[in-house]
Amino acid sequence: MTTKTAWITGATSGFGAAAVERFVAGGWRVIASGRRAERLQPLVERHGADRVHVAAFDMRDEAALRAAHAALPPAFAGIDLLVNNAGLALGTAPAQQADLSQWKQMIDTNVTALVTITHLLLPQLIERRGAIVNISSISGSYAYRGGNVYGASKAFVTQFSQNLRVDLLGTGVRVSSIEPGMAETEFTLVRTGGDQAASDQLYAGVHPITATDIADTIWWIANLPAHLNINRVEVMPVNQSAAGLQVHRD
Ligand code: NDP
Ligand code: 8X3
Repeated sequence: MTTKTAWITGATSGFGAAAVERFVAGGWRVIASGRRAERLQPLVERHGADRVHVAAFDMRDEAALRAAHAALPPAFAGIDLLVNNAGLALGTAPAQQADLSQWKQMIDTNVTALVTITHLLLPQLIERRGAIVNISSISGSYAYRGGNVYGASKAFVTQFSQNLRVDLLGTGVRVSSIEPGMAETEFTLVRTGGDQAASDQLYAGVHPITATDIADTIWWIANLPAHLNINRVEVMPVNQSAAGLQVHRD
């Protein structure tokens, strides 16, 4: 069987790091990217340079993305799967108290960088009849207080996935949107600026989704027969459900 290659963004932590392990264990080659080089390099030491190629750069830096792409070793240059996972939420404040620079960072990362790498890799994904798995979120479907730009950025990811499906019909390229609910990764640490107590409190007693759960979901989607496309998957912990509407009374 030919060895396939996946580019997994946001591979230094959480879903992305777990996905790297899942795909390498399954015999794929993996390009693992993220900003924290010190977390990427051990992947090469652990799995070998023939299995994992790492690229440390900020996804918001288009020139750095293009340079990383141009520098791929020949064995990693044919990409069969793009896992658009790098992303973040910043802040939990309501819109009227939110920090505009945090909003812009979320849009630059979750939306602009995601479409940039997708646009860059589309020609070869079409050539190889490959696949794109976008990591969206339930926050793109269900509004909650403080979700403002984060949720809106994920609504974009979900809809972009469906719109890509339409444009790519006939190319054989598969596109999926995975929409997880509460998952314990570094997500809440990042969102709260490093507040471990807030993160622990959020997940306490919930039995949240694990990074491995989502890595397994990506793996399942990527390895389905070539005639099947999973359009959207919404995943929640059993102990989470969508909230009801609320009213304010004067
Ligand atoms: P983590 O914080 O554990 O991982 C986020 C990853 O994104 C890190 O590897 C980080 O790498 C990378 N990343 C963030 N910004 C950049 C950037 N500018 N350039 C390159 N890489 C970047 O969180 P999760 O694993 O939970 O998050 C992964 C995805 O899943 C995100 O898109 C998130 O929105 C989504 N998601 C998370 C849920 C949750 O509850 N945890 C639920 C639903 C969706 P580095 O910092 O090294 O650059
Ligand atoms: C993360 C899920 O519900 O914390 O995307 O926004 S949620």
